[in-house]
Amino acid sequence: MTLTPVLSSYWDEPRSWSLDTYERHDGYRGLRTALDMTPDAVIDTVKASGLRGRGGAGFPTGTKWSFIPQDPPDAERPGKPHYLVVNADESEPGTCKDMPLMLATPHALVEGVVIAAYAIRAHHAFIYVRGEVVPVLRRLQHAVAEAYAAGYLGRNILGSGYDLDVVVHAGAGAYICGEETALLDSLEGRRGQPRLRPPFPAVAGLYASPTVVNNVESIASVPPILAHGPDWFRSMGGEKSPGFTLYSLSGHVTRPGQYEAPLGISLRELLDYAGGIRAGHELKFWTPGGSSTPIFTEEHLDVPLDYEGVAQAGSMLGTKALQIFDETTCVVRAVLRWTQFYAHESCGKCTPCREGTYWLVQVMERMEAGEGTPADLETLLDIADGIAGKSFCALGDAAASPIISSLRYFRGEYLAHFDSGGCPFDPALSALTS
Ligand code: L3W
Ligand code: SF4
Repeated sequence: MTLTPVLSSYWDEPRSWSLDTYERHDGYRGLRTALDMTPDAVIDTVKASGLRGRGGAGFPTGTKWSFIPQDPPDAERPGKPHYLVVNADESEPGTCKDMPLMLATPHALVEGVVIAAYAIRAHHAFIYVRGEVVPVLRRLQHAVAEAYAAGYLGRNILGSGYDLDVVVHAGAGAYICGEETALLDSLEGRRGQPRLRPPFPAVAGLYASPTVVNNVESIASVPPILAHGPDWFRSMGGEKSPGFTLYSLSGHVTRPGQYEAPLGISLRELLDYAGGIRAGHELKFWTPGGSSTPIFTEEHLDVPLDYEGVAQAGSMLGTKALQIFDETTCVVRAVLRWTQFYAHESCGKCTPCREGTYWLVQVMERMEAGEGTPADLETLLDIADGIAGKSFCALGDAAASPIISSLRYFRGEYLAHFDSGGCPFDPALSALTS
């Protein structure tokens, strides 16, 4: 498969982020097309394209939009306006696609926001972005100001009679606020913790009103679909997972970065573009979609990286964050580091995750230090089993996933920590035992 740069086609151009550059590259053409259509027709177009959510779950975007009540919000449903919320709180370990997109071409997101808000009959949209990423925040604020000045936002957009206001909101850096209902709580000014679903946000979201929450890449993919049509989008990728997407390669690869390709490309093919594993080394394990997705090994190099292919092979496509580790990496240390992350980010609302992630870290730290016993492996699996599927939100499943999957493929390496009296990859220990 060849690369298909659409979203990333001119990220390297000077001032790629400015309105001038965006318009020179056909920017806001999709919006003009959309405003000539009815909101329902825009939803039908996105449905026909088969676009699936790029934030991790792959839920069909057009279908999600169609859950919003179709009657005008302020007439028959007074007090129940519709809202669009963009989840720009990218925090999943290894995931680094939305931030570069917003830095390089923030107008791609702004244009997508106007189209999506028009389709769901919303007059207010929010972009919830990680507060620590100040350059992204500033660039978005600048792009929104440019869009207001040019008539793409505000009153009577491009003479269509449609009004939209956009607020760029800075979060405070909690991973859990990337979970859509915790994000909504945070946006409302409360401590960000997941809400019980159902009701889903489409029914009762921001301020208990019908709300669409979409990932940055999902929304930025909408303008080219409107500009070129759903058949063009479907000409890439597969039947159930159509279109192009951003794969983020990080870790032990020669040229890490964003590779935009049709869904269904394999890691083997992507590695060809990325110059392979770093010179003199070989692949040991990798994540298909960030640390929340069960790890893969060399045997999965040809798995089609789409929602069905990865699921059939026992993992999840997730955010398409391909973290690559070569043979110099201790899998126990990598999993420990991820587990510490989940324990730190657990919001504390439910017992299995709050207590379980704490105990996973205790057992793994002991093991990595060479102070555990082989029985600890069963303890780890027992704790992980008490978290997975029994926690309030997906963070619990995510924390259990690297433990369970790494023990499936690398049990021997865990055992080697007991045999060596510590981490066999520790240079000090290797020197003593060699
Ligand atoms: C109305 C229904 N709406 C589902 C909506 C729902 C949501 C979307 C997907 O988690 C995953 C998670 C992470 N009526 C509906 C409905 N919806 N049924 O569809 O829902 P769901 O529950 O399948 O997934 P989710 O809660 O959105 C996302 C995984 O992605 N992940 C992501 C990590 C982090 C980032 C980041 O940092 N940016 O994305 C990585 O693998 O573990 O499993 O909108 O409302 N009947
Ligand atoms: Fe909070 Fe973890 Fe429970 Fe999710 S699973 S609600 S993050 S404690």
